[in-house]
Amino acid sequence: MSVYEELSTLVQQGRANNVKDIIAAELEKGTNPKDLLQDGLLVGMSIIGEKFKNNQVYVPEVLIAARAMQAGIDGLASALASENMESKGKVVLGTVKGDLHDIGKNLVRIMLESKGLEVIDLGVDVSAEKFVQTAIDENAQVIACSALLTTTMAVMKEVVDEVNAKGLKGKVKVMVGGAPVTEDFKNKIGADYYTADASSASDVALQICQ
Ligand code: B1M
Repeated sequence: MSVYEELSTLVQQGRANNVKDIIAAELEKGTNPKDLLQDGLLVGMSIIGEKFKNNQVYVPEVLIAARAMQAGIDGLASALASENMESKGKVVLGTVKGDLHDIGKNLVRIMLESKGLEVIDLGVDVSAEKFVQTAIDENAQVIACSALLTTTMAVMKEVVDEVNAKGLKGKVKVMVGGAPVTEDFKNKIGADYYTADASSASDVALQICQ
């Protein structure tokens, strides 16, 4: 079994401590952190997601798998982040109101920070008003919204509306992402950018801030 298969299996089994130990050992050996993420942790989480959809596992199993995944991401964070500490811009990030999924959002944060961007992470269940007020207070160039539920995607439109209502259209860019979000949806709600993954999100945010 390769180390990637092993990580995938351990995520599915929710064995956070083992995930943490393997990540530390692999980083020590010089294994590429992005490969550990893409080919190990994310594969395991995606298998759990499929099983969840097919009622083969339930919320408790998904939660412990999510904790193991998060332990892996925490272990990878400093390896994924660059050493460049000078802030290249400011991003307000969060998972939208009604939505508690934060693993993808946390990945986005790591990638944004790895590009030298300052991130104000509002966590989960964030209202449109909170996103926009924080962007005003912090003088941020970007609001980055994550949603994992088809029922919470609509809050992204509220964020766009709030940005417009405060006269910030064009000044603060709204980026959207998360599994159910698409380019088409972004166009429908009038957001500025959609990206499919955390890495592309950080590329786009950096372009906006430069
Ligand atoms: Co939830 N859940 N969940 N869940 N859960 C999904 C999303 C679901 C697709 C599962 C399924 O049915 N197959 C389904 C949504 C269906 C839908 O709306 N169409 C679902 C459901 C229904 C629910 C509940 C309603 C279940 C229930 O209670 N009956 C409930 C809702 C709670 C709530 O939010 N109010 C719920 C709860 C949970 C847990 C708490 C158990 C747990 C979350 C733990 C946590 O986040 N701390 C959980 C999990 C783990 C999942 C799955 C299995 C995995 C999500 C994940 O973390 N993926 C998920 C199934 C799946 O996605 N396969 C599922 C890994 C993560 C790295 O990917 O977040 O997609 P993701 O991020 C990606 C990209 O999307 C992108 O970058 C990342 C990759 O680089 N990205 C962005 C994300 N945000 C971005 C922002 C950007 C750009 C890119 O720009 C700003």
